[in-house]
Amino acid sequence: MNNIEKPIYIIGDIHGNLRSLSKLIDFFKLKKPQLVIFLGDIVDRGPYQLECLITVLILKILEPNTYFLLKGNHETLEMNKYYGFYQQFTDRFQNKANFDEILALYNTLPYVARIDNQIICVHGGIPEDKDFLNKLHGLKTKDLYKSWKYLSEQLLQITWNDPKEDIEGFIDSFRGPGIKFFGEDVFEVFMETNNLKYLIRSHEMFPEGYRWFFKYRLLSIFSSENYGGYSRNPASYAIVNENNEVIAKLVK
Ligand SMILES: [Mn+2]
Repeated sequence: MNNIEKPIYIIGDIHGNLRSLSKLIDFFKLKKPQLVIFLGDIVDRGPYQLECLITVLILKILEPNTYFLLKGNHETLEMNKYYGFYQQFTDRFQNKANFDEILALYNTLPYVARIDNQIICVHGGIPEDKDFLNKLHGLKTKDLYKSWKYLSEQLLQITWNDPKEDIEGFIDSFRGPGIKFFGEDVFEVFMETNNLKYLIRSHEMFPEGYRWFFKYRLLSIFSSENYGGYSRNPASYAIVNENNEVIAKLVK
């Protein structure tokens, strides 16, 4: 995406939190943004998962050139079966076949948004292959799945990896097989290789609402307040301003 009118708003994980999503929508009604990017993980875990997904889809239908939804690690059947959305959906509709429409939707969601060739937005983090963005460029998600195993390893990492200060390279994550933590050194190489200034991601809740990594070049946001019903975290979002600077904000 190039030459988009600023500011651009980036929204992190929602996880069925309709209260947080409603606050953001009220805010958008006032601001009338030209571009809003959701970083995925709309469903699973919270009480209003289907409502949140439908709300985001309605925004997309009403203003298709303004609202975009990226693929998170929870926009998958495996996660939905484990963390609640599949059960919530099939209990309500009494028809498992209808879930195929949800899966068809997931297969349309992009993995990466690139703003003015300076900023990238993903759900999780950078993959091990520093040239992977160029390989993905111009491909549709549905066509990616026809491709080879190597590709799925890198895609898994885009939706699952986490940044970590004070490590070198990529190390195995406790989150599961094939998933990595990445340090500042490999992050810098990735950013230089792809000529990028900032990376904006979500996927992790921080009690303070958001967290900067790697000398203020990676911003981690999370847009589900009071996560899980017991955490006291505020929701956060990111703004990209007219100078392509990234600003972190808490939802009031
Ligand atoms: Mn996630």
